[in-house]
Amino acid sequence: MANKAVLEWVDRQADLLKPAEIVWIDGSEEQYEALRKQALSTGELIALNPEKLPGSYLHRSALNDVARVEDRTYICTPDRKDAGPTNNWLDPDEMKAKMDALYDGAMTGVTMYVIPYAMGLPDSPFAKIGIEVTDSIYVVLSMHIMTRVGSRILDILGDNPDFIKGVHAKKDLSAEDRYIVHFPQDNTIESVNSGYGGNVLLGKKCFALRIASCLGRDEGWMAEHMLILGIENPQGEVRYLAAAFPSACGKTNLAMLVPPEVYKKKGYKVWCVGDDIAWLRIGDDGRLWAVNPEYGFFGVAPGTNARSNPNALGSTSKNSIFTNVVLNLDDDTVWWEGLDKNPPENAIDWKGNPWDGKTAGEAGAHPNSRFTAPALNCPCISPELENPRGVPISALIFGGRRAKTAPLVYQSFDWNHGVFVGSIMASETTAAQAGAVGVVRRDPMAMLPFCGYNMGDYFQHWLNMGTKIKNPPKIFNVNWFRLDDEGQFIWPGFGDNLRVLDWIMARCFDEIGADTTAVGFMPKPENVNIEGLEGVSLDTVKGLLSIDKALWKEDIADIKNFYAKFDEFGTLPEELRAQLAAFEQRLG
Ligand code: OXD
Ligand code: MN
Repeated sequence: MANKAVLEWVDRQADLLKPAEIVWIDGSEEQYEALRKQALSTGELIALNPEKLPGSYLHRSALNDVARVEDRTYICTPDRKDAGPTNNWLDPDEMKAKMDALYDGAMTGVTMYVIPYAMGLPDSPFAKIGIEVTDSIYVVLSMHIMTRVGSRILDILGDNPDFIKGVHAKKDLSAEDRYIVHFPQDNTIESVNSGYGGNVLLGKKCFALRIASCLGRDEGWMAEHMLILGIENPQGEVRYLAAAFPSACGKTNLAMLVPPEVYKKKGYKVWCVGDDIAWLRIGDDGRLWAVNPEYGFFGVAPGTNARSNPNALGSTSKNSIFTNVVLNLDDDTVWWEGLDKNPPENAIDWKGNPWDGKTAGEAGAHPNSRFTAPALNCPCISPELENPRGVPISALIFGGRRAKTAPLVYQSFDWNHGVFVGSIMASETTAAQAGAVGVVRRDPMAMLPFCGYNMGDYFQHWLNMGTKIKNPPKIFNVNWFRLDDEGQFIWPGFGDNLRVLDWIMARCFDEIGADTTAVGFMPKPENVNIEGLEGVSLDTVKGLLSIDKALWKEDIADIKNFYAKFDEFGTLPEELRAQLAAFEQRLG
C-alpha cells in the first residue's frame, strides 16, 4: 500500500486514537474467520446453528444504543447556511476540537481496524471509495456484508488522494457523548460512542446519503434514500423504478415483493436491485440510471416473515448478522415478534435476559432489531446489481405512512410538480429513529435525516436535474397505510402493492389513461387490478382514491409551517412556493 494520502491519514488517526495495534482489512476469508473467532471469544458475537443458519451470528448492542440518533447527528459546514434548517450544525473547528477530545486515546489497549471499501462496483466510474477506521469487529464484519471491502479496493484507488474518510470509535458507548458528525468540505465522517449499525457502518447513511448527496449536488447527480426494483412483465421486458419511503415503512418488503398469484400466473417477476439507497445519474440516452451502491441489506427484523417478506428471510438464511433479536436456546436460532406464532420458550431476549415467549409480558426482540445480510443471498436479487451501468428508471415513487390524507396512489403532473410532491412528503415516525413513535413529521423525499446540505438547495438541485434529464422518469406518490374507522389497514399491502406498481408502469409507458384531480393524475378506480383480491371491492378502491379536501387543507397549513423553516436562509425555491399556491388554488 503506497497511497501517501491514505497512509498519512491513517497515521494521524492512530496518533490521536492511540490503538495498541493497527490491522488492515484485506478482504480475505482467513482474516474474517480469525476476527469471528475473536468476537466469539469475547461475546461480541454469538454463533448460531451451523446447519439452520450457516455462517450467521447474533450480536447485542448496548441497551441505550439501538437506533440512529438524529439529535446527535451533525452537518458541520463553515457556513451554517449550507447545513440548512433541518440539520444540526456546529462550526467545523469547534466540532473538530470536541471530537478530537473524545477521540484522544479512545482506542488505548485495543485494535484499530482499517477498512478500505467501495460504494458501488469498485471498478465502475460511479464508484466512490471510502476508508473507515474502527475499534469494532462487529463493524468490520458488517461492512464486509454491506459493502465491497478489501485490499483490491486500495489497488483500485492507486495513489488517488480522493477517498471518503470515516472514523468510528465505540469508546465507552456513553449516550451523552455520542456524536455522528459530517464534514462535507473534507469528505470526512466521525462517529463516537455508538455501536448501532446506522451510526457506525459509515458507508451507509453517513457516506452513501449525507456525504454523497453533497457530491451529487456538486457533480450533477443524485444520492437518494430509495429502493430500486425491476418488474418483469410476461413479455420478458423488465421496467425499473426507484422509491423513497421514510425508515421502517416497508422499503425492504417492497424491494423484494412477491407478486400475487394472479400476476405470477401471468408470468410477472420482481427483481430487487436495492432496498435502501439509489445513486442516480443521467445516462447517454438522456434517461435517469440508478445503481445501488451497497452490497447487503440492513433490514428491520420484527414483522419480517414468510408472508410479509420471504425473500428477506431467504437473504438471512446464511452468512448474516442479527442484532438485538431473540436467541432460541433449544436450537441456536433467532426469533422476533411477527416471525411466526411460535415464540421460543427457552430463550434469551435482546437485552440478554432469560425469556419465555409463552409467558413474557415484554417483546423479546427490540422493535428496531436488525439483520445484515448479503444482497447476493436474496432469492430475487437482480443480476443488474453487478452491472456498473445500473438500470434505467421509468418511475420515481414517494411514499409515507399516512392514516388518512394521502390516497393509495397519484401521479404528479410533471417533474416540477413531482419535486413539490416529494418536498411535502410526511410520515408517522417509527422505531427506526430514537424518539416518539406515531407522530406525523414532514420528511421530504424521505431524506430529512439524510440530506447532507441545506434542504432548500437540495430541492433546487432536484429542480435543476429536471432541466437536464431529457427523458425524465414520471413521479408518483403512494400510501399503503390508510386506515379505516376501526384503525385497520384498508389496503392489503405487501405483494399486492404490485397492483399499484402495475398501474404506475402502465402510466410510464403511456398504456393507460387517468383522471385529473387537484392532487394529480389518479387511476380510474376500475384500472386498479383487484382480480383475486379478497375483501377489496371497487368501492374499497374508490375509498382509497378519495381526496378529503378538508384534510388536505389542514396539511397545507403544516406544509407552510415546514416551508417557513427555510425563510431564515432564503433557500426555498420560488418554484415550490408557486407549486404550493397552485395546489391551494386547485383545492378551492
Ligand atoms: C435504515 C433507516 O436503517 O432508514 O435504513 O433507518
Ligand atoms: Mn433507510
